[in-house]
Amino acid sequence: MPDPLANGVGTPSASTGSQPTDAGLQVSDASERLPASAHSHSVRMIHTSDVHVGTGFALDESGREEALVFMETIVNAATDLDADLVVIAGDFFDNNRVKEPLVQATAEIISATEKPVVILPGNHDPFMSGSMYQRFAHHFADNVHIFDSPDGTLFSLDDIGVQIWGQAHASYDDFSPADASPAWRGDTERPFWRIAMAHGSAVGFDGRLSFGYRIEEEHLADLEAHYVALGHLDRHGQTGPPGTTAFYSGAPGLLKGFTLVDLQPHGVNVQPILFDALERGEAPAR
Ligand SMILES: [Mn+2]
Repeated sequence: MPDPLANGVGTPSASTGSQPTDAGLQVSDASERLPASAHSHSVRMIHTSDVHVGTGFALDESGREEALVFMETIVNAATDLDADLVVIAGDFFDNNRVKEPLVQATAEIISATEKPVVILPGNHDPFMSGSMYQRFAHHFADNVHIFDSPDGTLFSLDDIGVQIWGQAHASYDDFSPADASPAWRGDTERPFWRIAMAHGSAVGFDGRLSFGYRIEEEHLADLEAHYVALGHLDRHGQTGPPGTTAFYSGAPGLLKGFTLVDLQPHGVNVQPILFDALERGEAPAR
């Protein structure tokens, strides 16, 4: 079995790049097919990825795994910021050998919020026979939705007016994580926000051209999503062609924060929120 770590781009320590300094990015929805103004409701979402619970080496002063502390902070922020949902775009766990007590502790943190938490398995934590998502599924409460098919699945969160599409990594092999046709295609009547998730290397982001798990520009456009929540590359930033709104959240271990997405009738607002700013009470009101 190939070592999933051999890819070398999924771990926080592997990344470089400047920290974001923009305090907020207003992204107008350039796609005439997807006018944000067609929506009368607003949705606030927390987007994170590449949390890598289970590395076992990044511990805080009390001996708790840092990734777990980050996740607890993010879940608490979802309450404090009045977010409607949390999405985790791959490599939530560092590997499929994470022991049950740690999976259980992690599941308890994200199950404690009653908000929807949507998990896309990545190349470190593929959804496959014997993976902890299958062995320990009983620890995750009903608010947690886990993508389980490489061909794509559509979750409909009717209460908050959101549809979420994603293709799960389901093996350690190379994989095109955003090449399927979303199940919302052709469904133009439903006034739901369309959120796609994908875990891979968007061609062009940080000058990348030839890494595995390729996400082509035309894949991002063809998703016809109002927002694409990306993971796998650890720096926060936007990618994709004009008319798309696709962001890497930034790994919490690198960014020391998460990405806040406000889907509003006048457009989509995306901003990185740093844990330090939260502690100082500087987070934006909804
Ligand atoms: Mn990855």
